[in-house]
Amino acid sequence: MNAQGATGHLFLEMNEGPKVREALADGAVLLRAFALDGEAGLRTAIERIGSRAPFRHMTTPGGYRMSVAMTNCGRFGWVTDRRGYRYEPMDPDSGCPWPSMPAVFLDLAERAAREAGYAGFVPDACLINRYEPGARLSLHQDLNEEDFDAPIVSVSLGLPATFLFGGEDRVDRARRIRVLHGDVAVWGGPSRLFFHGVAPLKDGDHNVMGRQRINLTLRRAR
Ligand code: MD3
Ligand code: FE
Repeated sequence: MNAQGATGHLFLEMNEGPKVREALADGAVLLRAFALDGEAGLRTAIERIGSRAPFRHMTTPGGYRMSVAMTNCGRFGWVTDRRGYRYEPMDPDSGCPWPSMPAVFLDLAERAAREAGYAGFVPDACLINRYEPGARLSLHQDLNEEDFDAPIVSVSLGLPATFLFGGEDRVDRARRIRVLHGDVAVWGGPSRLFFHGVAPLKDGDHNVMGRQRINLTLRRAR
């Protein structure tokens, strides 16, 4: 959490308090520290999900192992393997349905979406990404959902990360946005199909999450 730099200066990256909003783009809002109240409940829920549907490094259709470890909860889970990217009602590793969506996830997603102007958001899928130092997500669009009118709500926990946030074309210059423990981003409207990714995670030790970052993306898959 606090890092002692090479110069000996103390630098801190901490959230100041609840509910500071920043417009990221048309339709996209960053709610700083929005998930800080209740983050212990989120962590308990993530532990339960990880015990039933363990985090795993999936394979891309091109045959690469993803550096981000993933699991899911809700009626559908996002998966990738040699056959492609898609949502599945069952965990392919266990053959069982994904763990149910915790009420604390549903409630947080609905409140954040409402705050960003998307009232009535009811996610049916939550992809949970776990980043260890060095893990990254290259620039992509989220295209596997049926209804692009529904926003995506993203919740950051643990080590700080840098979102890469481009435009509607892959070549559009990406902005870098630092996200911290408890920050929530809502992507909808014109920004819903924008290219985005996550820069390689810098090493560190977060006071409650340790040497990792966890990102929840709450989605309407069907
Ligand atoms: C911008 N996850 O799982 S969430 C993903 O931090 C994913 O793990 C990242 O991208 C993470 O697909 C980034 C931020 C995000 C999510 C959806 C978006 C940014 C977006 C949809 C449109 C535009
Ligand atoms: Fe994405």
